Amino acid sequence: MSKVFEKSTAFFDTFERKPSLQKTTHYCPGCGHGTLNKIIADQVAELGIQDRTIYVGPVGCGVFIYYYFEGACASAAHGRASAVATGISRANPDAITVSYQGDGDLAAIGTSNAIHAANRGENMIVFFVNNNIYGMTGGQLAPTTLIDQTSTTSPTGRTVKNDGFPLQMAEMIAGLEAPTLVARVGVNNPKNIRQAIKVIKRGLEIQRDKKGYAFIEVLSQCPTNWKKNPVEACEWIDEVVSKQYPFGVFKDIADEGEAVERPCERVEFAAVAEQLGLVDKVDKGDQQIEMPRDEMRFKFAGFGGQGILSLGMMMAQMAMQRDMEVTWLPSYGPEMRGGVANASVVVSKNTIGSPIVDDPNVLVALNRPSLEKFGPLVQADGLIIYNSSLIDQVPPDLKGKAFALPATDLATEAGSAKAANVVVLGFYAKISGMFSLDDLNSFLGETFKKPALVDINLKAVKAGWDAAGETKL
Ligand SMILES: Cc1ncc(C[n+]2csc(CCOP(=O)(O)OP(=O)(O)O)c2C)c(N)n1
Ligand code: SF4
Repeated sequence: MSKVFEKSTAFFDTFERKPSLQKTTHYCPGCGHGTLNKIIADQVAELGIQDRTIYVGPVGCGVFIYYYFEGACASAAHGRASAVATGISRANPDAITVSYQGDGDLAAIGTSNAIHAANRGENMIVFFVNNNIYGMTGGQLAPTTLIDQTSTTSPTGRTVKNDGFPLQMAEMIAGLEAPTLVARVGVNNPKNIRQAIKVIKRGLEIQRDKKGYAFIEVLSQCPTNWKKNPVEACEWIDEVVSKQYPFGVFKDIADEGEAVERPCERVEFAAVAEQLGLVDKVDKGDQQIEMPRDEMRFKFAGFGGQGILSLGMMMAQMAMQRDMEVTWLPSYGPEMRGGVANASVVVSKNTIGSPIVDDPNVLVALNRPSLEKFGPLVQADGLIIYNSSLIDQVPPDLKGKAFALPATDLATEAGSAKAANVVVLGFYAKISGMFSLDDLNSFLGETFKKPALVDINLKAVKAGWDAAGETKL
């Protein structure tokens, strides 16, 4: 039997990044986003451009496209996808840059970003998902909401007097000189889907040939917030929505123009810092500490509640007190629900280029999910300290040098399991030579105000220090 329908090869086979729904998407039944995702993936696969396609996702119901598309993906702040895509497109002239945005995202908060990217004729394709509403946040009025259409913020219906006219983005962008392709399509019935496939393929071909900016507005049904069932929602697009927003190709001048080349000169950070006069501004002071290397990039990770963010903060503060440059970047998200919390800390003798640590020199993993998640990022010359009180199995593919430290057990002996973070601080200070035991004691004495806590933490740090024995990096 021949297969007539299958998942696109431009999608992940299993949505590993989506913890709960490994096979299905998060979209509501009947939502136009799902159909559009499928068309884009199919066309990317068919054109053979998957390995150089970079998707920029919005804030809105399309936010999780990075769960589904097997390619490079970036997430932009609300409304900023066209601006982020501009940077990506300029820095990667051979990439196919896709900006995927909703109508709240593109036509409200991000209007200026979108219009200027279009006006510059950036090499990118923009999918503008117009479902007349803010979908993700529960159905508030968007600039594209129809006259008389109700929403949670226009319960008696949109009026021109109060909210202005529905914004015709495709027509506005078609009025600019630079864009190459501007069209509006639908994904609500087979006929419209066939046309959408044609136009989307054309838009992607334009990207492949570097022929400039393509804008494809997609009328997309949101059954959930329209309070219709999927069939009614699809019919409503034809009967009502498309009267305000007619389908069509408003502009296609790709065959007339030359390919747009925007070579991007790569500049090293040191050169930029020098140009900006930043290098000399770093006051190196006279008490800088010696470190295994001039810039140390730490990742501290564990369960929320294990004091992992505080451990990062302690490291950053102690280093700052010694005239080092530091950054501390916590990740607060999932730990609220018991996931992996982490803090990225950079300690440097010089100006720090970025607080993001995706290549840690040192990983502290207080629980097993942290070791599994971040362990593989540590290279062969890096160091991993893991909490052997809670981790009994070490992933086999670790490249970095791993130290087993029973941090929770040692902290419990010192008076509280919560001081496991301080045990690690003592251990690392000793093996790296970054801080003396006196430094640690005076810092902890200042940090913890209650005498009982000071006592526990001094014991914990000493336990970590002693556990290091004569080990040196
Ligand atoms: C700066 C900022 N402002 C507001 C929000 C809240 N917010 C999240 S999604 C969203 C609306 C998304 O609507 P739309 O772009 O139409 O996409 P849809 O969900 O309908 O696909 C808003 C206002 C936010 N996350 N960030
Ligand atoms: S709320 Fe609307 S736009 Fe969002 S996933 Fe559901 S149907 Fe789609």
